[in-house]
Amino acid sequence: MKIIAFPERGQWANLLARPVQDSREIEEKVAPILADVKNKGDQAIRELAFKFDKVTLDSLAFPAEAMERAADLLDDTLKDAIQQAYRNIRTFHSKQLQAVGKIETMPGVTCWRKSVGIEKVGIYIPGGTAPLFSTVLMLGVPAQLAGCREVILCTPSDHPAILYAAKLVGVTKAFRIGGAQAIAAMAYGTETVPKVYKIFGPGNQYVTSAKMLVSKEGVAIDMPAGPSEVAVYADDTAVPSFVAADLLSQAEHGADSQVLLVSTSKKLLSAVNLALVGQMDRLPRKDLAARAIENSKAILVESETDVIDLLNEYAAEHLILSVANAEKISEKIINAGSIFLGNYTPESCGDYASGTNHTLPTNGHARAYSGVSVDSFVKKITVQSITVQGLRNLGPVVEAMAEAESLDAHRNAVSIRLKSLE
Ligand code: HSO
Ligand code: ZN
Repeated sequence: MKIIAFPERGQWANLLARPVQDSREIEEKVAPILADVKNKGDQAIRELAFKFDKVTLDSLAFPAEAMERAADLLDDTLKDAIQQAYRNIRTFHSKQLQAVGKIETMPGVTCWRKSVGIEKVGIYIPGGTAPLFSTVLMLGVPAQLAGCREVILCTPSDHPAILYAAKLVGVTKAFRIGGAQAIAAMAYGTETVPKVYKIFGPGNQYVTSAKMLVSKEGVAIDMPAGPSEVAVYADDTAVPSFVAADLLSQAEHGADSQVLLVSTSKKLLSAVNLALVGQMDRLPRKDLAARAIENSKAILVESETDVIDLLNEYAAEHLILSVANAEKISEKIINAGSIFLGNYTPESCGDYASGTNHTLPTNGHARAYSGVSVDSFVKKITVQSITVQGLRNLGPVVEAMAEAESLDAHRNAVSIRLKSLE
């Protein structure tokens, strides 16, 4: 990794900028795919699967036997691991369900908020070189806890672990559809794929572009997704080989993964660099990792204050604090998707099984967005109830305000009732 020593604050923005992608060209390719599925439904999906992936789809839905057989195709160690991850994610996310609290704002005026699961949601899981069944858990568990009635899964992969995880989280229907056409199918609905109200999940640029386009037509999406990223702050108490392993775990996701290492110790940066070379060579995905590492940066700064300011400016999806006083430092972090403390908390644990969600804001969106949680799968509906005495107390307030806004009908809705009580 290139070591950049003591950059001026004025250079930080440039140094930390994510590569900008021109999305127009992709959009021009994706828009006709969306239109095709909107107009021709299942037939378009079959034609597109053949055109792009040379796949002939007899049935778009995974047959019930495939779902049943998935468990037999996995070894017990993996099944046990998936079950343990499922339990941890469920335990962590279940605390996000809040009891309804009725609040009397003034005597006789009671307001509350109830959570309702979004009725129909869609989960997209990409195919490609890594079958992300962990993402099925990360999206399916909060959907299950939120009480979503219909949970649709679209994936071009028939990896048994994806289907096994889908069954565990109670996916209601799973379809073997990939790419932008899968997003279109869930956004518009087809003869066999139900239309959903919100779409979740990672994907390549085509999938992301499709999600952005359908979101303009009123279908909600989880968040704008970019390449995955990690920032590590390490001091001399960090173990260089651990830090190198963490950086590589992110880098192996893809050539466009973002990896950033920050320290006030030159010695540490050099030691990590050394460990990195040795470990990378042994990775099956070393080509991808090497390309990501090539574009990444190790930044040497003067003080802890500089590190914290820099990390807050970058707003990493994942932030690992491999420093002596990690928890204390974490209190000063205001922009990050998820934080990992100390030498023994690798990001991988959060990626798979500690309990937190791994669908997190990338591309600096951590400045304003949170990761996926049960909240992402519910809507909050407010309810209120006012007694006769409550209206006597509140009515004059509303009358005065409505009159000042020149909205007489509003005022009258109160006045007519108060008069009836005279
Ligand atoms: N680091 C990825 C999630 C993931 N890692 C899935 C392994 N499998 C984005 O947070
Ligand atoms: Zn990961």
